[in-house]
Amino acid sequence: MCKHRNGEWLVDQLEENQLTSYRAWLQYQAIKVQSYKQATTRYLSIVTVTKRDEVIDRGLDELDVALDAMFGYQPAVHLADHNETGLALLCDSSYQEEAYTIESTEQRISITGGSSRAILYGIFHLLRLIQQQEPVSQLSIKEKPKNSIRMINHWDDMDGSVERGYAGPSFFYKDYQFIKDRQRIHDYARLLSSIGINALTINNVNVHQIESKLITDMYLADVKQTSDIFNQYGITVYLSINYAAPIEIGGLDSADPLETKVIAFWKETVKHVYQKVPKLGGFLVKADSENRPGPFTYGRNHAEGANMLADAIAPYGGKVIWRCFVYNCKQDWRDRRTDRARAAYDHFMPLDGQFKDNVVLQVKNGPMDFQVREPVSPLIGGLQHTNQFLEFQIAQEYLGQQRHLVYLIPQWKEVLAFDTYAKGAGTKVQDIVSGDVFQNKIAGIAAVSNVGKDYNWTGHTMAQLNLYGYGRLVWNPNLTAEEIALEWIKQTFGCHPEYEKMMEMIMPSWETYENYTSPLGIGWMVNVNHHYGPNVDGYEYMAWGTYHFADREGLGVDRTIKTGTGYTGQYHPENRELYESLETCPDELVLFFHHVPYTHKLKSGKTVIQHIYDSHFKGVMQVEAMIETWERLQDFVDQQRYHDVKARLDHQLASAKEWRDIINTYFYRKSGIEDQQGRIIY
Ligand code: GCV
Repeated sequence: MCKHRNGEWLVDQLEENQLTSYRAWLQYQAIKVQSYKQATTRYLSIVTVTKRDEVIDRGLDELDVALDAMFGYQPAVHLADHNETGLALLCDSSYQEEAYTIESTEQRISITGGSSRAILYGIFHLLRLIQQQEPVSQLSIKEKPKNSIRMINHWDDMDGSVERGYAGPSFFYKDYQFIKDRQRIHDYARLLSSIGINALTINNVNVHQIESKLITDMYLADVKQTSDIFNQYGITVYLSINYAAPIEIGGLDSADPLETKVIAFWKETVKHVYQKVPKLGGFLVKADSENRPGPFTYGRNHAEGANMLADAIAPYGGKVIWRCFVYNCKQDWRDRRTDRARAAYDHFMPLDGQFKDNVVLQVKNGPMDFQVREPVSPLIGGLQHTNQFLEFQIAQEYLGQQRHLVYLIPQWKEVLAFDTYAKGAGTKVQDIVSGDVFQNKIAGIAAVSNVGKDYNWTGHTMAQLNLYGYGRLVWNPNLTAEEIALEWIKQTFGCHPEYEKMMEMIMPSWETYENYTSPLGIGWMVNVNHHYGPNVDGYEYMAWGTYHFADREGLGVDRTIKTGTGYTGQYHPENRELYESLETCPDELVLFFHHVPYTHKLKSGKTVIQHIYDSHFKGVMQVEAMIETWERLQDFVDQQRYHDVKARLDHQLASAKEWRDIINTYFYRKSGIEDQQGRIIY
């Protein structure tokens, strides 16, 4: 039995001013508008609940804390089947498991859900409305998630570091142990549950030596304890595993998926894991990718590799999530026929239909690697007989590393709305990954986490919005980017109209970042390894398959069927033709698909080189405008968050200038073509 109220933020290491940041969007600021207070609290003095369990109890905790903070009281809770007044929490088995409704009558608000988790979501929904001071007297809300699995992947290592982490160390691990104080985990689970996340991997997909032992007795008790915490908030925990575990921890000389002893190792191991952690969701696997082991070593394909694990885990209802980020990372830069963009499709399309029912392939949104602009991976819409997840990256690895304000939802919305033509016009990505188009047994979206031990979770206060927005978007991809940002602003900062000025900074921020970084879909141009800051040729002569091919005439990668790598051929005919032809290829992706001269005229009417100059000058001005907007908010935002954001914006401006000057100068020197506006280029 929990003694403390779970809804309370108990982190005692934080100072009061940091706690505001830590509370993120669950601020529950006191509501002083009397009319709203009266109209709302009349429903909320008594809570009737038809059953109690640990998940419902977390919802009751939340109501306690939220109502206390917003209105100054805690509601009375009754266990009863029926009540005509107050707030009623009802379970209805005719509802889908995660579906809920919220209905108001004159006397009562009822939250009815298909499970305890659905009721918890309903409670968070109601509190979200109240935080935004929305009227609650005429609610008639029906909700069910579009995606049945809404997952976050942590890239935390047990030494306490986070791969591509930009918000401090891990809050799961330190010095190869689980961190004993679990309060932070509770608080995190609350945040995730409030936005509908229901699945989580807690360790990096690059599973090193120590982390390979997470499936052994060395750590299973800690995994169980962690899983128990998340389960209370309706979240299922998964582990990333090392494909070579039979060798690393089993003492075998092989990890060949077809070898009897390897099969036996996994069967035994999985049995033991489920004895210790019965509610584990399953395994996430990065195999044959970036030097990680996999079935290729033994001449086996990925279906053989994944299915062997799937058989071992099936008796326990477990899933195997298998990543498609498989490419040759030891490419010769001189070889222009090998195209990294082709790799995922080339590896996995031939296997479509060969994976077991409890395997799901996880596909990054683009064919390269979370760049500021990429086309949608042709595997989405290609695979028709295989369970699949889409993978996004909330961590801003290539998008300013949470030092730059970049709102990611507009980018993800474009991905989700993309028409693959897989089953004719209108076969959108969002309907494929939800499982609707191909009736997949397992479906959903996963994303790489952007949180760490920093007092505000995400380093940049504004990066909280990307985590919030991810959850909201994968629950309902039809929400607009504006709606999501606005509800986040109101909950995170308050309902004063002045805060809405932040929309001017947030909404164009993806375009802004694109403007001052790599142009027209070419991507990269970053420093090697850490991936921060401009370095046009950083990866140009390396083995990673990420090239721009700039010379004195032009730049871009020819991925056409006719003269290039043939990548365009991986799309259905409508998109194939769209991208294949320079005439129809959208400007923003022109350098992804074509190698063109600097003088090539875009549909915008500008030449490529003039576009590069103009967008880079514009990007810097847009950051200056962001700073002006933020400075106007100084009197409205608490000092901690004001200064955090201000310092980062100042840095962003300096970084944007660096990008502008390096990119412009590089291409000016390569092309020798003057800027039509005669601005300073070095
Ligand atoms: C976890 C990119 C990142 C790597 C990451 C990899 C992946 O290459 O830079 O840090 O590894 O993607 O998604 O597996």
